[in-house]
Amino acid sequence: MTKCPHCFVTLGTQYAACCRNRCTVQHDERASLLHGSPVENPPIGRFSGPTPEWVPELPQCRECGGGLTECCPNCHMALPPDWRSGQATCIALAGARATGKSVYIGVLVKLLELFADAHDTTVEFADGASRQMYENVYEKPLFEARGIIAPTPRANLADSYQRQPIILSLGVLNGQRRYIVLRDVAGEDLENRVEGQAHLAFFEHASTVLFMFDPTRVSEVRNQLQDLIPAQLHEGGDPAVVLNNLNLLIGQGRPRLGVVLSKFDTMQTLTQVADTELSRIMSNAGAAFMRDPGTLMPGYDEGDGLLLNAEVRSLLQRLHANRIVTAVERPHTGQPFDHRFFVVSALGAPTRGESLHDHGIASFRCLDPIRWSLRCDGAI
Ligand SMILES: Nc1nc2c(ncn2[C@@H]2O[C@H](COP(=O)(O)OP(=O)(O)OP(=O)(O)O)[C@@H](O)[C@H]2O)c(=O)[nH]1
Ligand SMILES: [Zn+2]
Ligand SMILES: [Zn+2]
Repeated sequence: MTKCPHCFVTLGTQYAACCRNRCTVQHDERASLLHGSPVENPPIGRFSGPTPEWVPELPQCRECGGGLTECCPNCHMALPPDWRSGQATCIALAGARATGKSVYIGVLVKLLELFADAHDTTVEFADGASRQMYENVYEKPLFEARGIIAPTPRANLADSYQRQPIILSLGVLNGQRRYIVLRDVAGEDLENRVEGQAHLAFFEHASTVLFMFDPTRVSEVRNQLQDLIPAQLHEGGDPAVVLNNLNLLIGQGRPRLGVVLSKFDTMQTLTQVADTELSRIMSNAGAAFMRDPGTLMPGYDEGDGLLLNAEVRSLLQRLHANRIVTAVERPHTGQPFDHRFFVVSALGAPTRGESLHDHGIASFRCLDPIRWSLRCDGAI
């Protein structure tokens, strides 16, 4: 069974199709609710299939004679061709404003090409919309203009793009066609009230939620880094509020939860600070958080992952983020998450104003959370 790449709901034996040719469209209440902005669709036809993986041969449209397109029975968005025969790992980014979610996605798509190389496959956009959005929103600002990505607009604004997932095909891995789907979110939407926000319901159904935590929000870190890194333009809200909202959104869902200490280059810069407790912790050259197993390594190194997990957990506690650790390990629902702690640095260095560092992008451990996720789904 796989998931819808838009709403992340698991696709069962309920099927739906509609005509996307010349047929008349009308306001679609359910699609609009889940999408977060008005959606118009032609009438949706429903039927059931023998198994969730069955790929139906759709008849011609009775109205206009055009071909029908399979769509999701829950959110009514179109499914890419033969979607059900593959297996999708659906990853939702979460975190306060300016924790590095969008930059991480921008860099990740490039790294996935190297990852695919290491697994004797290639990575491709599964549809034109994913490619176009990646190019315009992420690739151009980061890799062409060599600048930062504008803050992600709130989902209820007309120009917000994150309602559209990035769907990537990874070819065949472990005998099965695999996809990775990435959904960005505006930190601002997660800092505000989330009750009744149906367009954020995909968190409940995700395969993995990656919760980004920005260490430069911790005043002790910020103070020690004052003379070492340029002042940063954007600032986010309280991570504990966001994690609480995330818990509300996840509800009874059981996604895996990756807690990611982002912008980790800033923590590594603490080694340059003279003799503070934090600089001593960060100067431990043998620590897993100081070395990267490398982009070209195939698979996921569970031993390294567990070591890193333990180190990051204690680092978070040292950064007075106990509330984060407890919320993940002992959530109020009483059902602990399948979780793991990670570090990533997408850029490898702080930005100066609106520009990237002169040395360009040197990412660190960005593929770890994705490898973990794919390993849990049996892909690698
Ligand atoms: N030092 C360092 N800074 C980073 C890194 N990644 C992002 N940043 C900084 O963090 C800022 C915010 O990053 P974004 O990716 O736009 O943040 P976001 O979480 O998507 O924010 P919203 O869209 O508001 O939710 C960037 O403009 C960079 O200045 C990194 O790897 N290292
Ligand atoms: Zn859907
Ligand atoms: Zn038609």
